[in-house]
Amino acid sequence: MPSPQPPAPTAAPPAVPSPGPLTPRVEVVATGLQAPWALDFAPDGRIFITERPGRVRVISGGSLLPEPWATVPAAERPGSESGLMGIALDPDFRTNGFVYIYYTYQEQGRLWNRLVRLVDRNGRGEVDRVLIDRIPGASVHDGGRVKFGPDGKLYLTVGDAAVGDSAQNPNSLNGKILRLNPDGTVPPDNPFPGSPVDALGLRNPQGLAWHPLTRQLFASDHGPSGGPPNCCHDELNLIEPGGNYGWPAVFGVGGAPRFIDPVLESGTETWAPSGIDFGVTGPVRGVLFVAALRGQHLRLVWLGLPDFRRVEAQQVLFQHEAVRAAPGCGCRAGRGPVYPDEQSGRPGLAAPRGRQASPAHVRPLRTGLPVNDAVFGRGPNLAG
Ligand SMILES: [Ca+2]
Repeated sequence: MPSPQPPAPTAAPPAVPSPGPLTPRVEVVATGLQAPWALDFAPDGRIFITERPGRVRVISGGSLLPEPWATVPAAERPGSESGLMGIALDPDFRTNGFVYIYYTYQEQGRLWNRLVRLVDRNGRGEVDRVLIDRIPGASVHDGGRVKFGPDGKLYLTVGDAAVGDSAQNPNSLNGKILRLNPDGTVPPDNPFPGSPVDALGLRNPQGLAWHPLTRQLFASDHGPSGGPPNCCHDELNLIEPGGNYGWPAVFGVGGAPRFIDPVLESGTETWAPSGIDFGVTGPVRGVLFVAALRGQHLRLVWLGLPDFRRVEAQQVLFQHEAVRAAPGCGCRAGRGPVYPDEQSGRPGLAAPRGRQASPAHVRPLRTGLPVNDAVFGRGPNLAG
């Protein structure tokens, strides 16, 4: 008598989709923005966007509201990188209305950066309090990404403001990733007691993202822009609390034991990686999106098992397509579509030669899957 067939083993669903080319569909959700830099999503459906000249704009009900939600005295000039940059909504925005922004301002001829908390009152932003002030700034290397981590802490990237040695100075906030309580105080479990510094040795970090499975923090960093051999080596780093990422002593994969090497670097290419984020569901779960400014593309990075520290595959989208290049991108796949921006307002650098920077468009890449995720059409080699 034949024994009954054992039930077919049910394979555990894969933690993340296998690498495979993705084909995006692109849709414009707003036009008429000027140098948009970062964005975040309110639970009521509004999208908050910074414009580097100093305006916080809101898309509501599918339309860009004509009046800014808030205006700040940002120091932004043609050819500079400074101005209004990062924005993050409080995880409890629904109840407290807090919005955090970071911008460069000028005072007595010098440039500084500050992190400010605004509050949403009757559809307008008012200053609640300044959380950090007088971080030395410059026309380049101001960092600028602001995001909440899965631990409920507020993270901020600060560039070296063109003074490389400050990145190794533990008493300077430049060249660092900072970790704060939402009221600006220093969490007691920070790696350096009493200090907001979470990681050091960074040049101009502008991207922060947490892996949806491991919750580990990844950060992009711009490599040096000098002539060979000191050019390029843009980095994607896995951030350990208290980690030292080498700048200015080491850039790219340097192999020095006292520094942490990147998990990915650009070698002699220039990507100029700014905003990064992870997809969280569907075919983009665990895929890291990297907005490349000078590289003018959106880079997709698949990180592999067992610990998602190893780069398995990469894909480049929109290479040199000026309309879809990603300068200034507040790349945000985790809670909404990815939004590559069109043009950064930096003619001669991010914009193609001879093309005048113009008001930018914001374009999500949609996939039709859950509303709150980046949605992509499936390429022919994508399993499942
Ligand atoms: Ca490094």
